[in-house]
Amino acid sequence: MTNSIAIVIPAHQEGDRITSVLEAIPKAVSGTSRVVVIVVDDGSTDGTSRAASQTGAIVLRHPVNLGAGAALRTGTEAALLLGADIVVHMDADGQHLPEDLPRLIAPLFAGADAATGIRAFGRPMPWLFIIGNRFLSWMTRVLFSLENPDTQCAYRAFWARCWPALRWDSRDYAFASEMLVRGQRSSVRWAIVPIRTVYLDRYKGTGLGDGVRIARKLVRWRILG
Ligand SMILES: Nc1nc2c(ncn2[C@@H]2O[C@H](COP(=O)(O)OP(=O)(O)O)[C@@H](O)[C@H]2O)c(=O)[nH]1
Ligand SMILES: [Mg+2]
Repeated sequence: MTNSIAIVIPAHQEGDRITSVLEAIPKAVSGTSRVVVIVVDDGSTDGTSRAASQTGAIVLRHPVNLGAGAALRTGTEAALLLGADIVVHMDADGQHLPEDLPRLIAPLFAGADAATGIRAFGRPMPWLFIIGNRFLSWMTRVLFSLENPDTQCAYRAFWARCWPALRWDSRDYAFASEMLVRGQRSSVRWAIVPIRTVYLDRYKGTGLGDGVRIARKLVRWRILG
C-alpha cells in the first residue's frame, strides 16, 4: 500500500464552516498510505486561513480572489509536487461529506482513471439548480457525447497520472466542465458515484450567470477545439 492521497479544498470566506469540514476528514483512508489535506484560501478576508491552519492542514493562499477553478488548480499542482498519487477535490462549505470519501475513491482501485460524484436532483436542491444542472449536462452530452448526469458536481478524485489530460485553464466555475471535456478527448475513464449533498440555509454558490458562462464556453470548446 503506497498510495498517498491529497485532499484539495478551495475556500473563499469559509471561516465559519471550514473547521468542522476539516475535522471530519478521516486521518487514514483504506487503500492509501498517507492523507494530506491542502486548503487553498482564495483571497478570503474572514480568517479562513487561520481556521484551516489550526487543524494542521497545509494552507496555500491567493493574495487576491481568483476564482474556484484557479484555487483548485493551485491546490492540485501543490498536491502533485508533494508526491500525491490520488488527488481529491472537496468543497470547504460542508456540502460534501468526508464520510463519502472511501466510496468516491473505490472505483480508482477497480481500474477507473477518475471518479466524479453525482448528486440527487430533487429536493432539497433548489429548482433553478435542477434545471441549470440538467441543461448543462444535456449540452455536454449533445456537444461532446459525454455521459455525465451532473457535470457541475465538484466532489471528485483522480489518479495523479491523469493531470496532464485534465489540466484546465478556467479560473471560474467552468473548470469542472473543462476538465471533463479535456478528459474525454484523452479517453480518461470516469466512474460515476452517487454522493449525498448538504444544502445550506445561507446559499452563496454558483448562480444563473455562472451557468450561462459555462454554456457559452461549452459551445466555444466544441467549435474551437
Ligand atoms: N464562491 C466562491 N467560492 C470559491 C472561490 N474560490 C474558491 N471557492 C470555494 O469553492 C467551493 C465551491 O464554491 P461554492 O460557492 O460553494 O459553489 P457551489 O459549488 O455552487 O456550492 C467552496 O469551497 C468555496 O469556498 C471563489 O472565488 N468564489
Ligand atoms: Mg457550495
